[in-house]
Amino acid sequence: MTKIAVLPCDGAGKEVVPEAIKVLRAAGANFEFEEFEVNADQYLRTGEPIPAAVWPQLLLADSILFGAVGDPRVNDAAYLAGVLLRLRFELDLYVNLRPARLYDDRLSPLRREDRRKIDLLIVRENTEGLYVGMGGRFKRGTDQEVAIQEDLNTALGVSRIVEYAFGVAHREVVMVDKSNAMTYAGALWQERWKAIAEKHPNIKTRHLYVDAAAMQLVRDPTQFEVIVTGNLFGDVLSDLTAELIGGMGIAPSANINPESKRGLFEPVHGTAPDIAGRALVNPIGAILSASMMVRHLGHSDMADAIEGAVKSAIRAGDCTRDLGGSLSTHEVGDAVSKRLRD
Ligand code: GGG
Repeated sequence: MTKIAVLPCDGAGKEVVPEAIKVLRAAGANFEFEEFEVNADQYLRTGEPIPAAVWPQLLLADSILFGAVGDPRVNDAAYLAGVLLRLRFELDLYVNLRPARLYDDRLSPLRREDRRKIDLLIVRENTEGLYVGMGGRFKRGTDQEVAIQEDLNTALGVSRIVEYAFGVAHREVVMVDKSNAMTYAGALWQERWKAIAEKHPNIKTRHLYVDAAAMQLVRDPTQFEVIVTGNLFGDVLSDLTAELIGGMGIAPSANINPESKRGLFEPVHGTAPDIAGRALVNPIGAILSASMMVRHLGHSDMADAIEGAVKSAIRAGDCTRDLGGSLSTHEVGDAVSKRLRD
């Protein structure tokens, strides 16, 4: 039986992951779910972001269903790095997929009707860039302090993410970088992108600097199908694209390795400490992440059914306050599940 390791982690994650599992069950997923205690309480107690006994269990799972990690009581970056970044790096989940699909026109902050049919995919490099934690602080705490954060880009890392983007695109891949200012890394991205584009003559391609990409995403997001970019730019642009389709509560993501088939699926949002624990958080991002998980596991019909149920619930106004509804977190899970059962 397919084994799913469940890591709700902290805050909003604890509320949205049970709703995602509820919806998976309603969709007929016959999976074995096993939840592990990876959270701030555990970290503050033991100092271990992921307990040593839990790590091998995560390696045995077919997929990981993840909530959100972070806690106002924990102010060292080692916790986030020791949970989410460790999973992405050590499982080599080098593809981070962040789709942005508009389920109902009313959710877009953009005014013109013709700008509202948004359906794009950000393919973010997930294991390199500025997130690898290389660098350091010299003369710390003094007026002469120097802080260095290295931006790591490898030929393998850039090539495989650009190849992946061309593999999933039907029409066009837009490569986004900042090669006019970040010249060394930018040159590598430019060279690899041009070489890989030549192997895919049926897919159009163009390049945008990240500042121009941010502007174009707001001006007309419907022009984009697939955007491929590095770790930092993908993180930033995908918050922007989430806002174009209804906000952080609705945005899903997949962290995958296409070769090993490993995957970790999580809403783009964080722990939302300002609203967590009051049944206000939107579970749609987590539910759509679960739908990406079942698609990755080969159950496309189930994924389509979940996405259809989400769209129907949103259009009927069966949603949380951030989307203009009045339902609680679990009532949204119920509304989506009911549509799958009916
Ligand atoms: N599901 C995304 C996630 O967990 N991101 C980590 C993060 O941004 N944590 C900071 C926070 O939740 O405040």
